[in-house]
Amino acid sequence: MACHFVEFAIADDALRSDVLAGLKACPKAIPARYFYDAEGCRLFEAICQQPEYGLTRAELALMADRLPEIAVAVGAVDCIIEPGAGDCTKVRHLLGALQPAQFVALDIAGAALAPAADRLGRDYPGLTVTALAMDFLRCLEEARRFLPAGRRLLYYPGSSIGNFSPAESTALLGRFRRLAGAEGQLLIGFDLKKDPALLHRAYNDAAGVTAAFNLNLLARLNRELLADFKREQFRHYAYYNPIAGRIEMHLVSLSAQAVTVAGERFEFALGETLHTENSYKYRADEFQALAELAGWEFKAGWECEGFAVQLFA
Ligand code: AVI
Repeated sequence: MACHFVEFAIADDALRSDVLAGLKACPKAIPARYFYDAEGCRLFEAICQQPEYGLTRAELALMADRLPEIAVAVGAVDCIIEPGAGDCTKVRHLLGALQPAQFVALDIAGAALAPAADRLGRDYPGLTVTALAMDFLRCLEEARRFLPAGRRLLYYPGSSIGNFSPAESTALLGRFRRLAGAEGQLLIGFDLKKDPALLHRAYNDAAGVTAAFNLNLLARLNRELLADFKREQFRHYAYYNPIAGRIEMHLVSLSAQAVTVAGERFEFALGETLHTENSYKYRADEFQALAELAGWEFKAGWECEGFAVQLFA
């Protein structure tokens, strides 16, 4: 087995500068990627187990049931690249079916990525694994020098694309297009538009796990930016906005209050919101059009229980 691990410098002041800029904006907002400290990752795993949140189960079922068809549509590939690979579990079925010589995993959380890449290298003898600990949103292009020439498949599962606005998604898909190269393909998962009541329940689970995930952001800011948010003074508020085609998650202030973050003071009015996440939902044709705007050509698509996977070249 061959497994290489490369750690890129990750700007330590990104959290501070993004959060301060977000708190100065109107309405106040914090990028959703800051949910994922260790506790946020644990809570996200727990969300995926909630009966109301069918997204992950639907994607797993789709990838299991349609894998033979997907493998035929993709054809031979030399290298699979997964931005945001996390614990590298989702790619396993594809590695088995497509048998590429190389897998390149990108993730900001190097501490979790390194052992996961190592396990993969042990479980798939003959596969060369390259794990790049990097903030791919900031420096995706730096991954290029680790990619072998030949047929590359960019794999972006989990509906992570839904957490970007359509304009940001087009820009990111364009960067994926350039990274994949002339013979490259993209296999991407996204959540489909569906009954708003189902979407509402998925982000307001009865056990309160999504609420805890949202509020955990405040605990992270208290710890890492010496902030003094009072968790009980904010309410998790998530709803489907059918005009924008997205779930919006907010933390709504339950009182007029002042909060100090990294030495700066911010006032919250009673009922004022801190917007923490968007999760866009698409119809299959809408997503296809978005990827085409980014330079991809649609090849095939599959759907299962409100979730879709599309293949582009
Ligand atoms: C990671 N992402 C696709 C999830 C979503 O559904 O947008 C994050 C999430 N937020 C609340 N629940 C799950």
